[in-house]
Amino acid sequence: MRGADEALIVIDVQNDFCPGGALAVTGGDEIIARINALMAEFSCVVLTQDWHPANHASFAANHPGAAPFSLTQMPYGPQVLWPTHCVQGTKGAEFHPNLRTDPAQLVIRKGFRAGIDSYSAFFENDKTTATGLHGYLQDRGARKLTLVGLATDYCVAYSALDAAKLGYQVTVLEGACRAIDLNGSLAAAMTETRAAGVIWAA
Ligand code: VGL
Ligand code: ZN
Repeated sequence: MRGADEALIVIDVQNDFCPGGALAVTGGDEIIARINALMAEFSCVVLTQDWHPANHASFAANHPGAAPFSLTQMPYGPQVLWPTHCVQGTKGAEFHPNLRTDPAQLVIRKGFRAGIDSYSAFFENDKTTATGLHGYLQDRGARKLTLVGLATDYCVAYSALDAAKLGYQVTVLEGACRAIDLNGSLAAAMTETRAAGVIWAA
């Protein structure tokens, strides 16, 4: 068992990010067995769930003429336009059926405001709107975070970066993550998070 100040954060292991899903990450389902086993090591386990309304501004389908994976400008900065995914209440937004959810004490949903995307589990993409996770982790006494899940270069990396900025000791278990890798996004994410003090382990 890990220390009482350690927490496991499982990012977005949902059907739409797994093979067959709307925004499938290659090998996304391969990490589930390891994540299930890891949960038993931590007294604090949090799951995150990408949870968008159908009219979400990050969906290419809501921008007439825009192609999926193209870039647009939002009031808060550049934003990738994604295929419609993780719509609230749909099968695609559910956790993968093989993921154990019973060991988690908190499920935090993000990306539920139509106008703002949220990659990070801590702050939405405007970098100011908080999800509430930091307050929860503080109340639980967590200081060291282990991050796993999908996708390495988006929600996992953005969460790791914010966690490091908030003062947590952060480790990403790369082997328990899978990446989208859009235009060098994986290398960029690893460089940026390492510079912020995030440790990448196997
Ligand atoms: C994610 C793109 C859009 C992720 C979520 O979980 O990494 N990526 N929404
Ligand atoms: Zn999303």
